[in-house]
Amino acid sequence: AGDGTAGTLRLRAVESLTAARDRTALLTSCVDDHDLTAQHSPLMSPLVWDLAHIGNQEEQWLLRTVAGLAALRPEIDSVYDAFEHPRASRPTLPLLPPAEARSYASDVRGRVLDVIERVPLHGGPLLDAGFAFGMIAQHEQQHDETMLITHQLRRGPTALTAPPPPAGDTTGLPADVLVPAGPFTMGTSTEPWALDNERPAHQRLVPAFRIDTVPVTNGAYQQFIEDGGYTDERWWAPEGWAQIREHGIGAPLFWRREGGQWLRRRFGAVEPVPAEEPVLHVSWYEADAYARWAGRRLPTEEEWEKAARYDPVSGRSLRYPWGDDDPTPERANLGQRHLRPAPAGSYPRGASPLGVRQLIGDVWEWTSSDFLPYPGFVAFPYREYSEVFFGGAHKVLRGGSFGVAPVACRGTFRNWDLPVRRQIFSGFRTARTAAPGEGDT
Ligand code: AVJ
Ligand code: FE
Repeated sequence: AGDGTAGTLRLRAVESLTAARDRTALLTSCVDDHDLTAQHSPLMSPLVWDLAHIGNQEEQWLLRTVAGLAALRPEIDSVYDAFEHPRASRPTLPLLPPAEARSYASDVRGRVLDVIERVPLHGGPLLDAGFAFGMIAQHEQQHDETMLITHQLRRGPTALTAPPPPAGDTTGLPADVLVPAGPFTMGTSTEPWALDNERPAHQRLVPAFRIDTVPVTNGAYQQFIEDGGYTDERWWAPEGWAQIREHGIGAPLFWRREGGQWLRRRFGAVEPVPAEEPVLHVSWYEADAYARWAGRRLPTEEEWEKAARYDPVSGRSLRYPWGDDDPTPERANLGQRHLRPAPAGSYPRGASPLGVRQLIGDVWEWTSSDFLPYPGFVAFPYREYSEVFFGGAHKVLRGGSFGVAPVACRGTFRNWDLPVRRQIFSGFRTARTAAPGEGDT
């Protein structure tokens, strides 16, 4: 968490921005200029758009708004405005070519490093605790995850490598964990770099429920497929049934059946689907249908956060399942350190006080909840980060994937997407309401 002195905050800002840029460089230097400017899927931007958009957001917030400097290249703002141009149309824009995009982003960064040394880190919500720098480090890391998704969609040989994640073992683990009824504190008013939608902290009264100890695995999901899950309308929300009918969907994205076995494409390689790994690349509709088939349901967002943060001993909500300390490689699979989720039962040191595993890292977890503001929400510092997405079209995902950086991951962090989306690193776990008397306090 840091001691909050100006020197510590400046160092943390520099380190967070540097880590993000190192990752951006990795994701944009392992493919050639053709691959950087190509559109690998209409769902995604060309990688070179993300690269210059990262620099442009950094320029707008840190050089213009925080430091009061004039625009370096005002004519490009509109090209990199995500709201003006949907992803599918971005290849037709007058994009900076790769070399120019790189030098623009690094020019901005050079000036930002000077700004960090001279602006006060107090005096308003944008400056306090270096929030603006933390927000921009998170923004870059979020686009790095987006670019990792583009790499997954890209055809051709693997461009990225990483060691495998640690082994996992579910032997002796209970299938689910009881979370007792009672109030808990959801959201935060104290986490310095928490984004607007995570605020403010507020009490929620949550009835007792049971939640899976680990995310749903490929092996379990295959049973749903083999049981005819994709051809039985009973399990599906009407819009989900329409989607799988229209597009002929019968398995998670990137899976294919060959010679009686399920294979999946992963970053350019093909491998048998690993049974013990959390299922990945499923839509909210697929997660919802699986849960119904299993006689369960998706957890609500508040159930997920209580399972992840509630400490029954102190009654307090922790920053992370394991406590208040920042993530480490022993606690969670984050930051593209590995290019896949770890098998279920991994990361015992990342368990929550109640014993729930792998809540942080591995796979984003769909919840049943719509993306809505918390009571007392105030848009900050711009309405287009969260507020324009409230309203019920988007479902909340929690916990972060192997492709999420620690700086952009907390017990309070909220992600969202449309329920049809499956190119994201999404999985889920299931829950059920506890029976009467089964967990009242
Ligand atoms: C919070 C991941 C949904 O990528 O669309 C990036 C993050 N906002 N630039 C996204 C974001 C503006 C956002 N998500
Ligand atoms: Fe962005």
